[in-house]
Amino acid sequence: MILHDKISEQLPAWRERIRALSKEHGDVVVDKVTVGQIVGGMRDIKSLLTDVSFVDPAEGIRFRGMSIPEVLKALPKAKGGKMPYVGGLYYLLMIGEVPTVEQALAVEAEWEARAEIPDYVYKMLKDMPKDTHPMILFNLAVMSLERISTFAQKYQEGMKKDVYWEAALEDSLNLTAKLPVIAAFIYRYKYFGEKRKPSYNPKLDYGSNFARMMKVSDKKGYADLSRLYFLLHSDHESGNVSAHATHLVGSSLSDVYFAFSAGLSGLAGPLHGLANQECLGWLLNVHNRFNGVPSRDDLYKFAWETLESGKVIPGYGHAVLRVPDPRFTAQMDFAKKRFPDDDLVRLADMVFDVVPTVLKEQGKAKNPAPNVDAISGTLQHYYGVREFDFYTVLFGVGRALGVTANYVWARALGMPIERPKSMTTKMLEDIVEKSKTA
Ligand code: HAX
Repeated sequence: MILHDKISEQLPAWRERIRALSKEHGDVVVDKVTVGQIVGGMRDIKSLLTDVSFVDPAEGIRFRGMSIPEVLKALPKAKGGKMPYVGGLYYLLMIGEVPTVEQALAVEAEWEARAEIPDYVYKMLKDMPKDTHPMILFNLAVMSLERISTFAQKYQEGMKKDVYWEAALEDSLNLTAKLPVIAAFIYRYKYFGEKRKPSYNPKLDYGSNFARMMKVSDKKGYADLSRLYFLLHSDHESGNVSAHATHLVGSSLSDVYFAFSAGLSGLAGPLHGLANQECLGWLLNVHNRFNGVPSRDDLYKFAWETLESGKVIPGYGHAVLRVPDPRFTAQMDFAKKRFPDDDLVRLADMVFDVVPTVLKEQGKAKNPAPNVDAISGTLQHYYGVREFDFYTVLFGVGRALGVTANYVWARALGMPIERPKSMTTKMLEDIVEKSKTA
């Protein structure tokens, strides 16, 4: 299998680099830690290792060293579309090289062969109470698939450490193949009462299949949006909640189903993946209040009302980024090329003009610019996917691509169980006192 063979080729050199860093240079100091960082969510402490992606505060995400515009340009485009094959992105994340069309299609073929979902998963989803949040349904489906984990089974059989990654890759391909099918089923079942299993068409790629299974009206446009959406949401280095939760749980040698389930639980938080549903809600509130796109002045006042009521403006701000998120820009470009006159796109564009000024005037947010969530719901809304609480599920399908690539490499490089050290409040106070007399 193509990903297996390529990782095998690269592995000896990577293992040697990690060995040298750890054994020969293990004492070299990388960063210092302040009291503020310990109290403040470990912000900016350089303490995680990944080569899959890197977020530059002044530039945004780079996947394997490539910016989003570079990735969109370089990856092979899906047949009949303008966006890259998702299989090509997975190849890039896993292998660190731009694939040929054949290599991208080889990953797509792996997914197609693994997309079947056991019947009990559908039954379990249908047995859940109707008001269950779609993220719970999605997460339950992931957990329920754990019984097919190759990693768990081989671990029980005494698998050797140097081949953990092979089982991790097998599980990751199975999981990522099944996620769009599960997501589409949840969408059609929860909102339209459809009980039939979605079917994966072997002639179509991941993006087209998803659009088809979702049954949106403009399937061609939605297939391209899905490819873009999954690409943009795949990875954002290792420190964000969903990526870090997956990595942390995986470090205990839980298999990828357990690990990704933890990541999904983190993604469900309103300060992380749930922000996209809140963001579209905020835009629609503006739209309803003013019966359409408001004047700049009205929007300015509305944004201040939100802040004064003690709420955040969803879709704005970021823990690391200090510029407009290039994932926002890529989606805005997509919308402006295809449906520039859509009311919500015009509104999102005006918000981009007005909200940074308001946040700067308030003076709290370190980054007053938009993040990925400021526009993603608007695009879904255009294609008729208007069930807000489903949006985080879409994010989850994309995020699986990045976190599983990280999971496979973490096992391949023998990353140990994570165990940072904690301190008590008194200990920190003592350190502060001591620093005054030093
Ligand atoms: N609106 C109002 N206030 C904001 C703000 C916003 N959009 N963004 C930051 N602030 C405030 C913070 O609440 C914080 O206030 P307090 O000091 O009173 O606690 C202050 O500005 C400093 O925050 P920060 O250091 O700039 O930002 P953080 O690293 O603490 O938080 C967040 C980053 C993304 C969580 C934050 O900007 C936020 O809440 N944004 C709105 C929600 C959102 O868009 N989340 C999605 C983020 C992208 C993502 O992960 N998607 O999955």
